[in-house]
Amino acid sequence: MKIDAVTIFPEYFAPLKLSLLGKAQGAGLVEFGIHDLRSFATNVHNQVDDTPYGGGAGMVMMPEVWGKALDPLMNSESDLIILTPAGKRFDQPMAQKFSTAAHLVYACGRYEGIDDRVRQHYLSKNFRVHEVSIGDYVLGGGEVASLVMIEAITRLIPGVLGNPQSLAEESHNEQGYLEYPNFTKPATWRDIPVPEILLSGNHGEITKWRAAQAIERAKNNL
Ligand code: JFT
Repeated sequence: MKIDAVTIFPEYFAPLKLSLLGKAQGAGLVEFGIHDLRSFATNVHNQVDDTPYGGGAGMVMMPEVWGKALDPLMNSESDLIILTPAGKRFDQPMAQKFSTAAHLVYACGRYEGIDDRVRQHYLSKNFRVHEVSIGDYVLGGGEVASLVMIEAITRLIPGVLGNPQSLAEESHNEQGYLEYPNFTKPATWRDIPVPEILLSGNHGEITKWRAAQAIERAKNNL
C-alpha cells in the first residue's frame, strides 16, 4: 500500500519511522509519502489560507494550493481521505475496508478547514472521496487524526503484525468478546497478587474467568 499525506506540518509525521509503522515501511509492506502543502503555494507570501466568504471567525484553506498538491498524487487507484470534524466517524470496520486499498491520500488541513470545492472537484472527477472524523472531541487539524487512521489501518495489512494470532484474537473481540485484564511477572507487585486462577495452568477455567472479566469490564464502560 502507498500512503500519501499533504500537510503544512510535515514534522507531525515523524512517528511513521518508529515501531510497527517504521518496520512495515522497512519491509516494503507500506510506503509513506509526506508532502508540504506550503511548497505548492502560488503567491509571494506562500499563503495557504484566506478569510471565509460569508464572514465568520478564522481562516479557510485555499483550494488552488490543495489542487496543485493533490493533482499529481491522485490516480484511478487512489482513495482521497479528507479529515474533517463533520466527517463519518472512523471505526474498526472502516479500518478493515481501507486496509485493502492500494493508495490512500490524506488531506490534512488546519484552521476552520479546507474550501469545500476541493472535495467537490475530486468527487466530480469520479475519484473516491471520503470525509472522515476520528471522534467527538476537538482537534487543531487533520494531522493527528490521519496518524490515528494510518496506525489502525497499517497494522491490518497482512504481514505487518509479527504475530497473526493477535489479529485472530482481535477479530474474535469484534464479534462481541471484549478485553480481559492482563498480568505478567512478578506474581506479587506492591502487595497485589496476580489472580490465582492465572497461575493454575487450568486453561479451560482461565478462558471462562477471562470471558467473565471481559463482560464485567464492558458493563462498566457503558
Ligand atoms: C479537525 C478532526 C477532528 C476534530 C480536520 C481541519 C481543521 C480543526 C477544527 C476543529 C473543530 C472545528 C475545525 C480539523 C479534524 C476530529 C479534521 C480538521 N480542524 N473546525 N478530525 N477528527 N475529531 N476536531 Cl482541516
